[in-house]
Amino acid sequence: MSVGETRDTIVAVASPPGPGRRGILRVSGTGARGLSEAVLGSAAQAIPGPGQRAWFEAEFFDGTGSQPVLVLWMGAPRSYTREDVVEFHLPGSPPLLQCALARLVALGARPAHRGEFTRRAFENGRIDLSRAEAICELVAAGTDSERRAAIELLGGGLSRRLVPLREALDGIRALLEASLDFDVEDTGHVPTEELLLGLDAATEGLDRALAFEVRRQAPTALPRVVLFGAPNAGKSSLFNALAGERALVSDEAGTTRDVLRALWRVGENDVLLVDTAGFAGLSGRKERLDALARERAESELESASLVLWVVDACRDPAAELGTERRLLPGGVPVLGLWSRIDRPGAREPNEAERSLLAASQAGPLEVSASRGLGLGALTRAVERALWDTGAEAGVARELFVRHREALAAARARVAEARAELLAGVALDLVAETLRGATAALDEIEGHTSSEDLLDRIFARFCLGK
Ligand SMILES: Nc1nc2c(ncn2[C@@H]2O[C@H](COP(=O)(O)OP(=O)(O)OP(=O)(O)O)[C@@H](O)[C@H]2O)c(=O)[nH]1
Ligand SMILES: [Mg+2]
Repeated sequence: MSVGETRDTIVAVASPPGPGRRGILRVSGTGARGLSEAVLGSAAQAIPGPGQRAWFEAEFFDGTGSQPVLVLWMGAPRSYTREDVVEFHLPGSPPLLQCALARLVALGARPAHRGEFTRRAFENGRIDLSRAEAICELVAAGTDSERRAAIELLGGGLSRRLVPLREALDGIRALLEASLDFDVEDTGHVPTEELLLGLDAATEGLDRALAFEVRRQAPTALPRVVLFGAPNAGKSSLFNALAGERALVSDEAGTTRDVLRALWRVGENDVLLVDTAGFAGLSGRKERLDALARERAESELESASLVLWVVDACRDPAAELGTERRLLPGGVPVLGLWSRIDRPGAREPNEAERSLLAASQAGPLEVSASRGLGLGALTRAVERALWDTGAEAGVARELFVRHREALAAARARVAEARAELLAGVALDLVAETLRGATAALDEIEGHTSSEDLLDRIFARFCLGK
């Protein structure tokens, strides 16, 4: 669809779900002005002419009553979508927002699909596809390193690297096509040497782009599953049992001091399993070394994709689990493990423990590292927690895979062209092979992406983005 073509005016809640200080409704499309007039009354006169921006305070009439609203107006094309965009910043009560949203829909706006604002920004030429994806990543980014990676992509990190590559490929194709005009006998005029050098340089460029993607994504591409719990709960024993490692295990509390990492195969994927020191505060010991070990463990927890909270089944029922819970960073998914269940003296979790440990399942998973009990169920639960949690999970990984595949496809085409050239294949066929390399690069920026691919990419966005 081309810029300027009339289409639906879309609306969505653009603030995070749940109550907050402010709730934002975002509207984009040619109907934005008319809708604003309908809900703001005479205050809508403050909306400026085409191409201008403004903000003002007013009252939002939702058909039953009115609410104070801060209005942000961004006239086409000076907006995110390049269409007229208006944002209504309302008090952040979910029912009130729903009411205001329903009013705008009743007035003719259509509820936006996931990522539809960004899709319009892409379709109207405001951003390229890899930037649209970066926005998606940024929204989903849970850790600092993910945020940095997304910002780098947003700055056009990869796109910038693709420009000279595409130019180089075009240059070689031009040479190939020019050579077609010479007689076959006239081989002296076919600059094979030069073509080969060009192809080698293109391969190097593709390798560098690939390395850039790997560097950008490596910290985020592998999910990090972090073992956490009181000293002696059995964390290192689980680490050994799951990842086949040989970390030191002993019945002395505070055995593990440093952070240990190992690859752990979960279903079809690798994850990074991280063993941490039991928090000394939990056993009453407080030494300098404990503080250092704890600092390290805390920074691992901050960046965890999933925390395995290991609790000893032999623990004193009177001991407070709430203290441990409070040490866990908010927002990170947690799986509770009831550990060392084979030991004499192991008991069932009581109600309070069950509810604290059962953040997202029926109760804590019962495991024994020594006997290998419950480890299969644990692996499956981790797989579900990491990959079945809806659209946002694993986004960085998926995008990484898409870019890597496109770069690898381009590289394969270049290698093929090189082999054809050496084998004396007709130059127009070599040029055609090379065109395949350019097409693969175009995929990354969305020049040639199918509707299908676009649908899949934008479906991963949250509503309102
Ligand atoms: N019977 C039994 N013993 C276990 C099990 N898991 C661990 N243990 C024992 O419990 C003790 C503590 O285990 P670790 O794995 O070192 O515990 P940890 O949580 O890593 O402890 P810190 O590193 O001190 O925080 C060791 O003596 C283990 O042999 C289990 O499933 N069953
Ligand atoms: Mg340990």
